[in-house]
Amino acid sequence: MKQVFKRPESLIDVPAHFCPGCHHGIIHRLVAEQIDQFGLRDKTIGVASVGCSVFMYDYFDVDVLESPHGRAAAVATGVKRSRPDNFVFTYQGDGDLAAIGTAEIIHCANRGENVTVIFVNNTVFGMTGGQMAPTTMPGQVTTTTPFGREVATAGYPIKMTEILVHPTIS
Ligand SMILES: Cc1ncc(C[n+]2csc(CCOP(=O)(O)OP(=O)(O)O)c2C)c(N)n1
Repeated sequence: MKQVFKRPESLIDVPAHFCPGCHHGIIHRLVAEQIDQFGLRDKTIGVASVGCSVFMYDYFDVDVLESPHGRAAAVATGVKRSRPDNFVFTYQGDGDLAAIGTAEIIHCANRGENVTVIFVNNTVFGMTGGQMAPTTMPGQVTTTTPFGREVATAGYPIKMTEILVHPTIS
């Protein structure tokens, strides 16, 4: 029989433990397919973060370091500079990248580091119970904004990717 669907080689053959409806499994698959397609599995080093995103180390069949609380972009910088021939990527949620790790990601982008960042923006802090994140949309109900995010008191969502495209005036 012709096989039309299979697990990417860069993913470990384990059942997913994420909550029903979670997006991480889909994103793992998309990233793993690219690692396979470019033949990068043997030279890939992942840098995990904090939150549900961290569990990428249980799923990707590549070397992974753990760098919690927003420091992944800084650690990835060191890994890539010391091992320039490796493909180095971080995998970070919005609580990790856009809150605790704001400084690290902006300086990493500003230096133009040759690393890849997978930014998984689900607009809430997932693992800790669905609290408001910097990227929560105006009016969005979260466990800490039961009446919706109020722009007057919480500001607008931070446009992380847009900021990272042009972190400085040039
Ligand atoms: C009181 C408290 N502050 C900070 C943390 C650290 N922390 C662990 S998971 C998490 C949320 C991460 O959210 P996000 O990056 O959006 O990842 P997701 O879980 O949505 O994938 C934080 C802040 C914690 N566990 N408890």
